[in-house]
Amino acid sequence: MLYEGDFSPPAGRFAIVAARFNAFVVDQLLTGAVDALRRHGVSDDRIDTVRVPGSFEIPPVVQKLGKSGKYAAVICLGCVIRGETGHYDHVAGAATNGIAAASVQCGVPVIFGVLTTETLEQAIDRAGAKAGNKGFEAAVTAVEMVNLFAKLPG
Ligand code: INI
Repeated sequence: MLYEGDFSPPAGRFAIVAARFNAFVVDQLLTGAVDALRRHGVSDDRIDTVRVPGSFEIPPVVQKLGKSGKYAAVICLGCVIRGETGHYDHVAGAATNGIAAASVQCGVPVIFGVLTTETLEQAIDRAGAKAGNKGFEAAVTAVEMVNLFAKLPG
């Protein structure tokens, strides 16, 4: 038996947790994520967006929303740029590890759409310029995972 998610219109509500830090980039990820959800049949009234100050603040919000039982998936969006901070490693590490921990604890798919780049240009490239839109990709992954969870036994 093969279990696999597909891209048919998923059931349930979707939460997006998006950092305000580097909003110039993150707002583009958010636009991409909402666009992808809409185009996979998720209406706006099934999308809740939560803005947090920075990527460091994403994990506890993911944990709370994920455990609430209200959401089929939680999508995390942020942007940490090494060139702009001496504590890049701490912020990027805390966000990555915290989101991963929340993901396994809360029982619903948690999708990692936090950019970690060396430069602003690399971030822009991944937010709708040369390298696609990672927010859009994160939302498509959420659709696949929600549909997979609906099929999995238990
Ligand atoms: N938060 C980010 O999301 N990206 C960054 O690049 C960043 N920098 O450069 O420091 C950043 N810092 C803020 C951090 O996420 C927290 O909001 C802050 O430390 C308060 O806890």
